[in-house]
Amino acid sequence: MSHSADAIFEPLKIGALDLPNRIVMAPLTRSRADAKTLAPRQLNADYYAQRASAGLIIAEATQIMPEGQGYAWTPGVYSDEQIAGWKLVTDAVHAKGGRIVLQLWHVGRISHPDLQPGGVLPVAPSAVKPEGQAFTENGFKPMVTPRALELDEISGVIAQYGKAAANARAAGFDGVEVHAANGYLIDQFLRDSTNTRADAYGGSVENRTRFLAEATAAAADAIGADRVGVRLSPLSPFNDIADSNPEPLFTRAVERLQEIGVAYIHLIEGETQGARAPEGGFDLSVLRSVFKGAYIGNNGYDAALAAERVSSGAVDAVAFGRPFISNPDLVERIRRGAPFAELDKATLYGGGAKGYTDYPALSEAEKAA
Ligand code: 8OZ
Repeated sequence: MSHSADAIFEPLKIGALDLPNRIVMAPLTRSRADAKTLAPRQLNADYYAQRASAGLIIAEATQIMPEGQGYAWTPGVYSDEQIAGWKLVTDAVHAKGGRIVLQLWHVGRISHPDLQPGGVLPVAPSAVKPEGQAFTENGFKPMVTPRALELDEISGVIAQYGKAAANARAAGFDGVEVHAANGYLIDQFLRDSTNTRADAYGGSVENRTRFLAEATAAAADAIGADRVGVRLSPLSPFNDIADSNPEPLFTRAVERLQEIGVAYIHLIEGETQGARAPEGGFDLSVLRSVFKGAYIGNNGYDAALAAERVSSGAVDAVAFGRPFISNPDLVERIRRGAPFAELDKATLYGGGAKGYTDYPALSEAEKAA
């Protein structure tokens, strides 16, 4: 092993969590919860337990309330059945010596009436229609113009972040990650292409960062800021979102997270599922400099880039997404310099064990090679 690769195998303290290495499993939507209850089940516990050697598992985006759902068969964390289902997962990961936090999600406008209780319109900061298709139980359907949240509804949604964080701890999670990335509800409040509100939650940077700060504070009040992280994607246009001036916006957002004292920020450093250095971006190191906690980098990393950026101190840890799907033993493969197995894109979303729990770890013969 080269000297620079060693750094990713150094332990790391993130708030209340002690990671044995700096290789994090990124949150990955797989749409395999129980179709009726949207609760995780044994299949999901098996999948996460296979990946327990990660320094930290960030479990998939999970809706905090029924209105927060935007894709078929994604899990929730608001019902007793869902909490019991997640307990299967956290017990299985802990039994294998792992650590696991839950990503708290509200999709806002990235949904469809078919996925909403009573078939109503999805909610958002403003009634601005996204381009794109929603993944429903009956296939892809064009997204619609959402309904703008009334000012007096917002505190109820914020409160659900606190309740969901408490539920996650009751389900045995070591903490939570607030999903403020990828064009979902919190990101819709942050950016001015989707937030045209004229009240305390829209307009100025201070107002547009308010929902993020209040949702994160609700989670921190419920379980302690040292068990809360936040994911942001300042440069990503994913889910048809943009901002006219992202640097001051995201700088203030991270300052507010620092004021709350969250354990980590997790940055998608480029375009979600795309380029690491999109045109018109700004230097994200400015965000790291205003934040005292841990910085997890993500987006198109391979083993070499991870080793380089951890050893130089550019990041504290690296989150791998798709490589963890097809390589349950990703940590072992990086340690050995072994190749990564290819991903089958046809089995990413929905279905059962195929393409989920049937990717093998390196065999003894491969380890000896
Ligand atoms: C891809 C497909 C479905 C959901 C995200 C939760 O972008 C997602 C997601 C990604 O954060």
